[in-house]
Amino acid sequence: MKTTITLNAIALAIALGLTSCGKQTGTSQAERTANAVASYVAPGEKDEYYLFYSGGHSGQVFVAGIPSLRHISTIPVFAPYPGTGYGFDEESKKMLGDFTWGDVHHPALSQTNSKYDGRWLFVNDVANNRIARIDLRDFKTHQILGPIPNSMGNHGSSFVTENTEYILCATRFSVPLPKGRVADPKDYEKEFNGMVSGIKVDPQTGEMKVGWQILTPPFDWDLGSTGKGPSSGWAFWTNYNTAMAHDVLEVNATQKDRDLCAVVNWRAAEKAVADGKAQIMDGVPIIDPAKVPRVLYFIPIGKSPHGMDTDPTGKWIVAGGKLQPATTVLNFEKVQAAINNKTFEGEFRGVPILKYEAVVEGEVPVGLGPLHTQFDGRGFAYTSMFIDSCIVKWKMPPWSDEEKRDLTKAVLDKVQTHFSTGHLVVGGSDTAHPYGKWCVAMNKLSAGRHINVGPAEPESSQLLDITGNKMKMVAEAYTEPEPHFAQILKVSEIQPNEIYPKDENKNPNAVWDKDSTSVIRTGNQVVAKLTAIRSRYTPDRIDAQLGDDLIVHVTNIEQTRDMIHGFGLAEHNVNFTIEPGETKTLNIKLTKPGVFPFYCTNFCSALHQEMQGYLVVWKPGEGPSGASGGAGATGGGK
Ligand code: K7E
Ligand code: CUA
Repeated sequence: MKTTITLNAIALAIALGLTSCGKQTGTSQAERTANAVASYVAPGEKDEYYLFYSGGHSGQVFVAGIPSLRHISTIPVFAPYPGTGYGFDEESKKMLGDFTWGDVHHPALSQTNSKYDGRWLFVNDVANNRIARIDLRDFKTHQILGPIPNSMGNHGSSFVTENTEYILCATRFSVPLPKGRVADPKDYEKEFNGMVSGIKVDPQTGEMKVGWQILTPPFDWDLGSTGKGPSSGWAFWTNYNTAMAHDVLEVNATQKDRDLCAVVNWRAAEKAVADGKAQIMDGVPIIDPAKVPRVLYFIPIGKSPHGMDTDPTGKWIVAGGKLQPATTVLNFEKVQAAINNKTFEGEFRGVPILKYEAVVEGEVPVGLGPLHTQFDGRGFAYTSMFIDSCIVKWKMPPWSDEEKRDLTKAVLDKVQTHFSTGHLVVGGSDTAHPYGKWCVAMNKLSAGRHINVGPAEPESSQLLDITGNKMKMVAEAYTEPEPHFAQILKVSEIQPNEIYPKDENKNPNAVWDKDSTSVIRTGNQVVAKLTAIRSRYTPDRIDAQLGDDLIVHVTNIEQTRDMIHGFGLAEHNVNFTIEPGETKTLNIKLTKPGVFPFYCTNFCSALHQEMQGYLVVWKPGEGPSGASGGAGATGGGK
């Protein structure tokens, strides 16, 4: 099959400007008006869908509405965020640990029976090998798991199985394992390894823990997806370094016409561990696929592939060729048959390689730089083209004989994007029930389509209406760095809390009335329990001695939506908000004498400005007796 092209040809094509889709979005007045109406959400009206998009190296998740594309909220995950005080109060500080950033790539909504169940959103951190769980009842990060042992570069992640049994992850980087072992990168092939991890999710609480891992050759695993229907219990990843290069990957990892993608039977992996077939490394049961058959298989896929997406039926698996101008469609029923009939074309380190011709349904010539594919549930696929800078719509199998002879006939439409689209998302594409209405293209370059904001240019997102035969681009918006993947959820499918109900606040340090508030000094520790309500803290004075540990628990006793108070402490690098019914805790060492105001940082009422108090840090030998022993001075609350 003569579909591969060389890197040089791509570079040449770009240089010659040959790669554009050639189709511009409409600019006639009638079209502009129609597009404006399609994406317009009038004042007082609401969007129909949530768009949860990853914030890349900002470490955050952004929430926008569809079709307006308006940014509505930021969910801090792997980086401190003064806007809510995430990373400043004790609980979130503990979750972040020693890290102050993460590289968020792929959000995944929890599923039940291959349908979004609206409970959790999981996201991965490539850099520090972590996974976080956001609870959709309050849109807050509730758990960060990791760094995951034996795992480096948690990029091929987070892929949720059809009932959220697991989040499956594969490593982008390989290193000597267990982590901490040192070997020369020159001995890469012998000493380095990659890993596929099964992160077990508690079905009731969503609590994650590392379940098991599968040791792999030192390939650089890339994107993947989980199976459903006929491919239930399976998962798939591409890889871009079958060559196992350890330097100058740009050249050394792109020599082969085909790379080996991974086909993983995660149910078999789970069973192998239960049957005692794993060895423990760094506390995790590890499966060696050379010794435990039927857990891992390889399939050759061209070339330096990137995305690998399972369609809503679970029968078709689509790989984006990146350096091959085609998407490869695998037929999972043929994959099963090849496994059962041992239709192998060889093996690599004891892992069978399925015969390509036996499992492929076809290569669809979509254009240059295909990365990711999404599905609308009506038999059509949408592929993002990084080099061609467009979205291509094409027809999924089954194909007619005529289409099979010439698969260019399966390519139905192209819309130019601006520019260099990475991921794209169609709502519900990774479930059995896509919404199939909107597609959002997440573009890596915006190249001055916006007002000039200096050299740090934003990323752009473009909204496509995919309900007709031809796609229609109707709106665009700009985002912080840097959306990779996103998830779309119908607004009507969840009902987040508007406040934290008082009777659900189980924080032992919560106080709800003036009489329960206190400032108590024991030894060198001062513990203050404060209430916050429009427009005062009770108490509004805290006395302590220099060198004391100060712990302040603030409870916002409001039960009214949107009545958020803040707690900022001057010259102590402290600020957080407390939402209605919430208790947050500050814990610092007092290293400076003086009088430091604390004040409400979140505008709450006409007397917001008056919502303030004082922390008095006395020098040794000074201060009221209350400050140096026994109960501390208090105030306010009258
Ligand atoms: Cu394509 Cu990290 Cu999903 Cu970015 S990866 S585009
Ligand atoms: Cu309370 Cu501003």
